[in-house]
Amino acid sequence: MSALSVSMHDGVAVVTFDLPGEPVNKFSKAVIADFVAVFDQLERDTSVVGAVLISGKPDTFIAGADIDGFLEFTSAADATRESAEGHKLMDRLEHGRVPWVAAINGACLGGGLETSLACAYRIVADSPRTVLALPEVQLGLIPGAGGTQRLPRTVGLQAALDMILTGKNVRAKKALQSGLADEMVHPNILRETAIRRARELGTGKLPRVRPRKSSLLDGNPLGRAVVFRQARAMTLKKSRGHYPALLAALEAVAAGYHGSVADGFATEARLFGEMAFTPVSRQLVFLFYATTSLKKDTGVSGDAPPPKKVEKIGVLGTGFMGAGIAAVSAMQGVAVRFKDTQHAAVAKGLAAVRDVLNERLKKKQVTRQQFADQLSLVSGTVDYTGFSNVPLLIEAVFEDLAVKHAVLKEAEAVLPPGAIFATNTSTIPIHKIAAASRDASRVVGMHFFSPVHKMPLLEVIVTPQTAPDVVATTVAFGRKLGKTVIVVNDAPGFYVNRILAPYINEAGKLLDEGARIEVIDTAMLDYGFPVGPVTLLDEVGLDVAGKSGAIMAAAFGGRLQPSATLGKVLAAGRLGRKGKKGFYLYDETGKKGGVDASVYDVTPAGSSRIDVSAADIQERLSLAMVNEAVRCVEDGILRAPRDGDIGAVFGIGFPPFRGGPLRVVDTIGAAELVKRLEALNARFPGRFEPARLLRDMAARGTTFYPTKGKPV
Ligand code: T1G
Repeated sequence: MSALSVSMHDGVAVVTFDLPGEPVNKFSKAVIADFVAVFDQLERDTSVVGAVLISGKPDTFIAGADIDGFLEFTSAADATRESAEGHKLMDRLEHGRVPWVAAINGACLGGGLETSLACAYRIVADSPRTVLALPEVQLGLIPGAGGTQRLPRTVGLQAALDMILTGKNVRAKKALQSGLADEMVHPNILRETAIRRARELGTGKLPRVRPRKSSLLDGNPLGRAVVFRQARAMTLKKSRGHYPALLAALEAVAAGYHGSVADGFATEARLFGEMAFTPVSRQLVFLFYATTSLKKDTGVSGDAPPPKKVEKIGVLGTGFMGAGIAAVSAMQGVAVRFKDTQHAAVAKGLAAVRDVLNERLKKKQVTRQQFADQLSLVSGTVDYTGFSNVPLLIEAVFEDLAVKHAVLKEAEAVLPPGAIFATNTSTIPIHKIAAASRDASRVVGMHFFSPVHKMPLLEVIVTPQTAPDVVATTVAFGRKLGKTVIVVNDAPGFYVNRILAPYINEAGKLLDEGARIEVIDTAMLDYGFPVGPVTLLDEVGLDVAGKSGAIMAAAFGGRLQPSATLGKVLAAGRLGRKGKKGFYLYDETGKKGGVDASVYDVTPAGSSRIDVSAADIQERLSLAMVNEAVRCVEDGILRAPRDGDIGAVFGIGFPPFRGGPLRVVDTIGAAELVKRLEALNARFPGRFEPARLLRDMAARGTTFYPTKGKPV
């Protein structure tokens, strides 16, 4: 069945894109053939004066090229040919006899936006679901159907580069303001307005070519040279050269200005082909499939019971984490009973909730009314009034087992039957907390990351007693909060803190040996982490790191022994950023400065520092983390390698261009990895003993993921 249907409206052809059996519209070879057939038909039929392209699906216009198709490319030249074919199609759309109007409601992404850019007129529906983006760089690609040439000539060079280099979504109103859209209408009149505009274009009442946005800098070669130079410098600074598609996109855009637009299209096709074959694109496409597959995972193996609807929660503990949880819940329209033991603490917590919600108001992501509505959903209390109809309670009280037991018992006395008690603990095993419960099947971990409103990952931690409906409900609720949710089995450190432990310890051991702080941090920034491990220690708080490290060492013995340095620096009263004194200097506002060289005096190696190569630092820290991630698969902490990679990328910023720690195993190869770990273990006995699963994989020559076809 064709993806396109055509209906005539007094000389205007309405072409409805509705890919049969698919949740989204996407461009495959077959769909492109359908488009060519419709173009031929409409161009031949002189009774057709205009055409409208509209989606038959409620929430997506066109999701872009079919990503499944990328897996079929056999060479860069193959991908380049695909792009050149796309250019021909778009050229017919832009310059054919019949003028086209794109009627956009829902997601208009990648090739979907490029198709719209080739249309003579774009109308967007005023709906929160309407988003326009060129997200190709998030797949390690560049726009391949003319986006690098048409977007700058539609919205101006600077705005175009901002969209192309970030892949960010632009909403309907912003699209109208930037000139990306020509008109914005209520969804109910999108179709009729588009038909009218198509007719006006066809009869010449509406000019087909209209003046476009351009800034002073864009409009002349010197100005453009400044823009490109700044964009290139910013790109290299942020990506540290790890994402070649960013520079490729810049090169393609520039080619259309330095030469002719035809040169620009040819450069785009060539570079699209090259990028489609980079290891980075392979990893980013993997992460797309992995996150998409995870979105559908109920968290329960086999038939999952339907998740309970959660429209009201209780949050115990109005501190930093509790306030974050309350705020992100209110953002999604969930009512929150927000409890602590003292009025002053509740007041402080409510103020913190207000601050988080106010951030979005300041960024104009919500209206004042929406801000007020969200704030009104959070009500403070020092008793348990209002908890009797709460299906889910999340505790974020002091990290002490006795305190958690006490609030668990109090809560169970007031919650309705079957209610879920979720704990936000980051270090205490869930089964120990559940031991005080009347019904351990209702107890589950919900480990949020700080700050809650910014960190995308949520770990749902389950014990063998946790009931399936409890898992399904907390996973669904986490998704409702906009979180990427992985379900992990209960063990010290769960998953993310467990793989962080050997990584942080190895950084501390390097300090024990006399390495320099900035050398360690720079090495891991160059590896691709967003912050260095020593900076991370200061950010998390040396006391928190020390407590977590001790728990991991007690649980896993020698291989996870913390460094001497951390203990000594902590003993010297340094807490990191929160105490404005740690490994780095902080001014009175808490702004981070350079390394605080005085900290070396309290470390075992004192002020005499040694040189350690970045390669050695990267090898030790990355393989310590990778090896621990393999152990988490081996120990059944993770339900699938996919969750380990997503948890690392979304939980601690593991470099996305590497796919995740378990993707690194497949990239290096298990046998080679065992060799490299054994070499490290010879230097540092006990810390790098290859995981047993890794040895098995090396012996059998297996990988975590399939080497062909869809990775997940
Ligand atoms: N290709 C293939 N499959 C896609 C797809 C795509 N572009 N978009 C979505 N799907 C599948 C997805 O895998 C899932 O499949 C189902 O649709 C529902 O998706 C030429 C080269 C559109 C915002 O990067 O951002 O165009 O698991 O669960 O939450 O220059 O999907 O059901 O089998 O995510 O409502 C650029 C990627 C491509 C868009 C919908 N486009 N997709 O979100 O549903 S490159 C993208 C999304 C390109 C041009 C270049 C989201 C969505 P299954 P879902 P959703």
